[in-house]
Amino acid sequence: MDKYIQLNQKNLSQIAATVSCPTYDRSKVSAGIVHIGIGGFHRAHQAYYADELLEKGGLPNWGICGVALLPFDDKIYQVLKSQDGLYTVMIKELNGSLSIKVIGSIVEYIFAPNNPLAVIKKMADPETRIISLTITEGGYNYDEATGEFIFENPNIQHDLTHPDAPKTIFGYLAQAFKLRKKEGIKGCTVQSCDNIQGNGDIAKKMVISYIKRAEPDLVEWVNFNISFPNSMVDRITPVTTIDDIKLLKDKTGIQDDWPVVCEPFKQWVIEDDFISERPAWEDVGVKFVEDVTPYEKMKLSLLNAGHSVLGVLGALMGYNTIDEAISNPAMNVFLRSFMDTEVTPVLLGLEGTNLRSYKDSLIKRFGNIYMKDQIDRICSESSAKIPIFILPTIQAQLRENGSIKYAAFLIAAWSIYSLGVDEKGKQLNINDAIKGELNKTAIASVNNPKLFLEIDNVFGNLKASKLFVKHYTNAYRNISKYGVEKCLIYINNKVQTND
Ligand code: CS2
Repeated sequence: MDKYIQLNQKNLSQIAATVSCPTYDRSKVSAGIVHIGIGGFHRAHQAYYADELLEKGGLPNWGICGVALLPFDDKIYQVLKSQDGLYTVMIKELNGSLSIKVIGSIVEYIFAPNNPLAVIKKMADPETRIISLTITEGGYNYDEATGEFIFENPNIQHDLTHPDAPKTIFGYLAQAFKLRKKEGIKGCTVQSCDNIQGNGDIAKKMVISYIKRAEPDLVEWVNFNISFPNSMVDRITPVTTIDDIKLLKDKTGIQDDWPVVCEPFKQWVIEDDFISERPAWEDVGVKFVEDVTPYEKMKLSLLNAGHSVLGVLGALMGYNTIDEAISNPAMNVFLRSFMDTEVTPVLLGLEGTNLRSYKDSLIKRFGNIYMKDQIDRICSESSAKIPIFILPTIQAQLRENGSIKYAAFLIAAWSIYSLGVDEKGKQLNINDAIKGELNKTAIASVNNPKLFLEIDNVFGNLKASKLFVKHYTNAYRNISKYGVEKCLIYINNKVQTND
């Protein structure tokens, strides 16, 4: 007999003897939220908050229906289905202890590629008052150079010609809104939970652009009936490994085929712009504000950008995890100087927030040795992340004639990283939607580093700044000649003469 207990509803009372489990009656919970993208982050963040709220006696009509949108999401769909939507969150505390909790807020799940109509109907259901998204930075389908929707995307072309069987979120939303309008069902809120500055505004702009082309008669209805609040979301959620699944089994006897691993810290700041009802998130620590912009900027340009610094430089140096990278003293000093010298001066509107302690806490969070947050995860899709996490800081500093040398160093390192080999000669595992273009341009840039900046849909018009190009080219030459670590020590000691 198997000595492990499979996680599912039937076994929940037995499992509750060992770990914290939902005490609310899940059979009474219905889905008021349809969520697209049931990956680790959603399950560590929004679904976790939803579980806490249900646990606190919140209304039972705020459960979640998880939609697996892409063909490769089949695995998470199968796991959730076989576990009745239940999964375990393993919180890796800074002192090495593990807090384990079974989450019960996901009560329905749909695999969209096999059942697109079910998704459209669910999104249009009067009980669905929120459609939330974690579709990644690249999922918003806009061109960095122009800020416009990319109609040439083959999946968008597919959705325009196959409205009943969409592949992208845009096709789904258009059809769901059309159905709502036709049946006289009132509007709902589309809530982006992705790391993008003005994530609600961008979601709105892209959805409207698509609808203007796909269903022009619907534009006005959407403008009046759908709201798109901006939000800042935060919880570091590494990719779950086989070792995590085994650790859970060994510690608790629970067989969970896809638990979530995350840090103890979590934060959610939202603009209170819900056209229909919303859960009382404030009862579980969510902060509602008039304008989320300063919080988003702070998080994206300190936490996410900090991750990119540790990720790209760390990858070149041969590190595998974020905590390893930040344990290098030169890296630690460089990161803090980047935050203090280049990011902090361009963060405005954060009166009342102690930025120094926020930065201190980030350094501690990055240094959590139990998380083993993979550098590969951080560097994945850098072509969508760098424009959001790093470029706004560079642009703001250029406007103010401020320092850009740390950020320019990072971009130079990313160009070298895109060659695909670390400083020890090991192949890098690069995952990026434009991996081929990055690699080709990186190779062409070896003798003319500036060429890399000509990837316009990543860098916009950055190449037009002579000052940036100068810092970037110097950094490129220095990294190529001396390696990252020596350069970091050099910069940290402020003895760079070619500045
Ligand atoms: C990371 C984020 O993807 C990344 O590059 O910076 O996933 C980060 O861990 C989360 O935004 C933390 O809230």
